[in-house]
Amino acid sequence: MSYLKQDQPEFNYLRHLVLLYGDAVKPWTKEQLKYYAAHLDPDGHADDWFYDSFLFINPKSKSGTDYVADVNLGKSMAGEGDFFPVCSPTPSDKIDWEELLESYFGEGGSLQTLDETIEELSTSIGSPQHRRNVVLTLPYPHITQESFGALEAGSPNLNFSIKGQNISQATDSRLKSEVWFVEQTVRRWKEERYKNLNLLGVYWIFETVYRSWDVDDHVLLKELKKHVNSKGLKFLWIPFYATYNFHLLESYQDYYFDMAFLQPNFLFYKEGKTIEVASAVAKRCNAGLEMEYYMELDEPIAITNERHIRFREYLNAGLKYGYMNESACAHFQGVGSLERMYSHADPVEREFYDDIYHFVKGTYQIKAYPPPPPRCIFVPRNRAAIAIDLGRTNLRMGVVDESGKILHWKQEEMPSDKQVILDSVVARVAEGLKFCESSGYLPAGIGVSTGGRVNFEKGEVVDSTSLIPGWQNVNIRKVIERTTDIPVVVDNDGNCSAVAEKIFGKAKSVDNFISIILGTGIGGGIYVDGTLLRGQNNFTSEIGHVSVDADGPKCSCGNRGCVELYASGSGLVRWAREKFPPLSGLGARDDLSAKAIGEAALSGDPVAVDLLNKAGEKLGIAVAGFVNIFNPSMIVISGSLAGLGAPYFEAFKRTVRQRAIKPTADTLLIEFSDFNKEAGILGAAASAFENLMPGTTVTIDVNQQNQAETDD
Ligand code: BMX
Ligand code: ZN
Repeated sequence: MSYLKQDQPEFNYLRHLVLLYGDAVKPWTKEQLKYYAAHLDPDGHADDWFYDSFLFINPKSKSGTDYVADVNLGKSMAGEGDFFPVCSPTPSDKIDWEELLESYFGEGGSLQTLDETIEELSTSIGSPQHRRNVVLTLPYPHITQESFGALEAGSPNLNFSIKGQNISQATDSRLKSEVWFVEQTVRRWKEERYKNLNLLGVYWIFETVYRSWDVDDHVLLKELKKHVNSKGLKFLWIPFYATYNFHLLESYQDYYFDMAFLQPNFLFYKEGKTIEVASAVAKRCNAGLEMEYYMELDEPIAITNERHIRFREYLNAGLKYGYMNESACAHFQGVGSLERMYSHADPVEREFYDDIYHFVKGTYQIKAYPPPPPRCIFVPRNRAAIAIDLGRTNLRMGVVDESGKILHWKQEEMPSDKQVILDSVVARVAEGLKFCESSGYLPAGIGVSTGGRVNFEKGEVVDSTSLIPGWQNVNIRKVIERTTDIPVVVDNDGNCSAVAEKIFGKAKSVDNFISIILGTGIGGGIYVDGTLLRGQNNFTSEIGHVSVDADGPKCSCGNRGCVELYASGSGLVRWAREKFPPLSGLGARDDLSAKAIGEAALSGDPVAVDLLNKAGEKLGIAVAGFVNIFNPSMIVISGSLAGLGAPYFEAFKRTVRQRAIKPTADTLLIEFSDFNKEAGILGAAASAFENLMPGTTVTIDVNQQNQAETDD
């Protein structure tokens, strides 16, 4: 049990045989052959001999007819399916075979060029110890060739097919053509007298031995081998990796070939092949092994780690399983690979050239494998939510990433007609999707934040105060879902604000808190024990509609004296006009707004200060009730009124602390949200992340460039 040994006098000391695929149209040049014949130092000077044996393979004639047969490997690509020669529809004929002989032996042909290359190299590195071996490919006699031509004048035109004859006659014709080619080879070889070359033998290009109803290569080869040997030549074969070929290898020298090199095929196929098995089979069958360098012929080895690892394994396994120094090896290297490695700008590729050289010389040392590639390369696209915020004043759209960063932002005035709002929502969603597409984000959900009582299950606004006329029974989700497959969630703006605080904001690590959104109205959301309070119908946390004055004016919700009538943006203006005009000119202003009241207070207007004190107090009264009920550890205030300043908020905080039950109030934190104008967008986005993409881990970027400005 041993490999086909290297350095056998019988095979003229063949050690490593390189396969040189050529082209009848562009013959090999000395410039190209020198990379294989000699090792070149980094300056391009030959410093040692390289391959000792050369196998020339020309697949096609100048006119494009085929000398070689492909193998159909079946769908398994592991030789387990049917495999058979894929006979060419354009088979070569005798004229083409003469052309092939000419490409070997003619002026400027492969042999002359190689001989001269060796000659020239000898002047700098001395003559090689043995003549360089050459092996020439026999063209395959395709069974599609019905009119090969006559071998001699007057002899019959050969037919390789079974048309009009039986299979023995077809095989006999094919054999005759091969014998003729071998004889021509020997004749021409003798004529040329190459100084540095030894014609070791001929090569059977088909990678298995096949027999069927119309082809019998077994009989052909058994006869052909005798003939090849009678001319003093060896018959070579390089079968592909398949159990059927393993079986043939067991007795290849008795019947078919003198030298065989098993292909591991480890570089080409991801599964089923190992160099360990291939080398064990080769060893058991007295065969050599084929080295295989390239997967795609024109791509560098290190282009992927996997290919690099596999290539390295051929080299390392040469030491592990002994074939580097014990076995004759054939080297498949694609077309021009060594030249490309040598000249490659990447030093990693250049190193392969030296590795192969050392391998051929038997001096290669095991090298580390590059790090293994990940088993599955998964490059997640960053996810984003498309957020729609429907406020009384503005309709906003934002594209928000998982850290709460607003990537894209659009604001328009809130239309007053229900249909126009819905059309705008659809248009903004489309814009958001387009943004995601162009920026590479994965749009994972659409969140809509709106005032009003929202049927969370259905995505429908059931009822609302005076956001817009008719803002009831509006199924926003359905409207959006007609235009996209991305999931949609719709929730009350107060609830959304609480979710935003929980996943992006101040309440990230707080389980019990109340989020209060102070805008045109007053909304809120409440977390109890880490869960957003939704109640029976998701109509919870309508903080603005808690009455703080039994005899107060009627609210649009139907109640009287709701805190929103005093302490919200609209409430401040309303109350200023109702109660405060006699004291100042404030209430008379047409353009009166919460912002104007706040500014007046800041500039010391006592009426404005008084109004804000009283408003803050009213809100405090309402919120103290909530604090008593829910025992939150934090209140977070957001919305356009969050910038109103001390007169409002000092009164608010004081009232909450005074009126809430003491131990509860003592542990309560009152905080302002980090979000201003963007609170609604972040709320809608947070709701999408929380409800449509659970499990998202979110880290907030505190330096986010979200816009900060106070208005509704
Ligand atoms: C109103 C009510 C709440 C809402 C709050 C804040 C409607 C349309 N709105 O009290 O649902 O949470 O206003 O809304 O019924 P904003 O638009 O003033 O921020
Ligand atoms: Zn109300």
